[in-house]
Amino acid sequence: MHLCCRFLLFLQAFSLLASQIQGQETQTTEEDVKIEVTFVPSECEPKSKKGDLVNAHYDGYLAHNMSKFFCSRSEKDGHPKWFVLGVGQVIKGLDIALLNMCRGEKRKVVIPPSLAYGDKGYDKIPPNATLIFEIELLGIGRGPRSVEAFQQMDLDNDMQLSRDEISHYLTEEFRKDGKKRDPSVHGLILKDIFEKNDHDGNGLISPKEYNVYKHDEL
Ligand SMILES: [Ca+2]
Ligand SMILES: [Ca+2]
Repeated sequence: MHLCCRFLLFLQAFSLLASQIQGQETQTTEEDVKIEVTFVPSECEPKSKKGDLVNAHYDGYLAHNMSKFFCSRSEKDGHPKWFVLGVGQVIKGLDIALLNMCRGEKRKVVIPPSLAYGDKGYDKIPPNATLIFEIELLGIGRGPRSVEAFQQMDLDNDMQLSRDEISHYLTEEFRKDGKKRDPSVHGLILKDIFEKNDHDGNGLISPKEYNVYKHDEL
């Protein structure tokens, strides 16, 4: 993936996700996503899980007339979509539909309106529309809130992220993406990260404050 996208995802994860994740886990729904696995590669490990950064192609259809409303292969120069799984970057139904999937696996899924665009609809999608997606998972990576990302930043392995450690990480990411930036940006981002994540104000970000996904043992 392009480095700037990865970096943006990282920042987005730092600033946005905590409340969304908690909100989602308390919600229940009576309707389910119907999943039909249409292709499984002979090697089907590892499987995708919440918090992974996934790369997928998917085509979306309106169930009532099978008209196509979205095609990742023809939009945005045909680049597959990157997103963090299970945290609300896509509709809830897709967050569910792409779980436990391996690279190369294909699925056809039926998503009820309650897990898609509900009674309001969106753009080409009318109110109360059931959606069908054909999905191909192309890649699974460690998400920005993974244990690995935390450990990568935690240079002295004390299970806390200090200002220096995050600053170092930002410097590395900036260097990798190679864009010219005003030097003040670095400080502003760092300030923002601590304001939004250092809830007890001790100048360190703990695994809990960082909100490492619950499935990962730390
Ligand atoms: Ca540390
Ligand atoms: Ca703290």
